[in-house]
Amino acid sequence: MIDKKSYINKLVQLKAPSVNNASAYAPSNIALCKYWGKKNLELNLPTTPSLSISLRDRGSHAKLSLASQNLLSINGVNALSDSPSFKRTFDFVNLFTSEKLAVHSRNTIPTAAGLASSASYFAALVMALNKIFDWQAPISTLSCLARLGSGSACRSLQHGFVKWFNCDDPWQSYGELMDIQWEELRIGLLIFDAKEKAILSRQAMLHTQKTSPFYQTWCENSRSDFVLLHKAIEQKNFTQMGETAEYNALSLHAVMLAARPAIIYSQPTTLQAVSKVHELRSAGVEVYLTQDAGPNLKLLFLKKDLNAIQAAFAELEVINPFSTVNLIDNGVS
Ligand code: 2P0
Repeated sequence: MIDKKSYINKLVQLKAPSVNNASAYAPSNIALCKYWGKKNLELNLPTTPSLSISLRDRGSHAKLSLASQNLLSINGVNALSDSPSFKRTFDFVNLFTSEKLAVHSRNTIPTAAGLASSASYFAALVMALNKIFDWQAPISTLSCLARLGSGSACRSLQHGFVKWFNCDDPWQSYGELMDIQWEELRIGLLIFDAKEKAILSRQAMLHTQKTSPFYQTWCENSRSDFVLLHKAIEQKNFTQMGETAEYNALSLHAVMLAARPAIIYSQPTTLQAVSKVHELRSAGVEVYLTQDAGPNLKLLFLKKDLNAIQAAFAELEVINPFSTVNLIDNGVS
């Protein structure tokens, strides 16, 4: 298997910048079928296929400018040059150029709280690199490049349902948009804790893969979940989609609980909210949940149930992933 640099060289023609600055926006995404484990660490190939929904205006803006020294600011605050985010950004950027760059990023979603901010960040970064270096690369290529920064970033270059299916061929392992519009679908964010998580997904997934005795079983189930979800989305079968997404997430957290030592992202508020979702469902309100590498929950429901769900969860932030309202895509304000 080739290394990152040779891989990149085959995907884009590396050259001097063609403009002094460039900006891009990428939406965050929530996986309905999760990516959790790597088949190839160097090229970030996943063990199982995953499928996500993008969060429209919740994501990351990235602005790049040529500079005399590397600089990273996140939401207006400069990152220290020995911080993990600085190192991760410039380890990535340096794969493409020896130019010094100032990277200004702004997230419209909490950073590192299991809300996929690294996915939208690396996707926006790659789109901005594409502009500043004038690669003119297609989305599939940019998705492969974003994957090297963070696996789930390859699903953050487009709005809508995105599948990351190919786990074996590095040239085909990118996020593909499904041709589905689902105007009635809503995503609810239940943010209990927007602090940085204690254990980053990257470490957590490798630890789960290495130590949880149930990991292989989860992978087998997850491959079936992917097929079920794909079909449910194509048929707009909300019940099938919600049940499968919830099962996929909760079974993943069970697998993490069995790792040694255990990884537990849930907090008491998380479990209270899970119970509330189940109570609502018993009372006939069709709502499902999913949970990522953090204590926060994301709810899946249809527009017709919005009032009932908002009555139960006053703090809910509601996203319409297929809204036709225009997005402002450029720049960091
Ligand atoms: C996902 N997550 O599919 C899953 C579900 C979190 C829980 O992808 O090591 O930050 O950078 O490839 O993409 C988070 O993992 O991991 C993630 P790396 P990433 O959205």
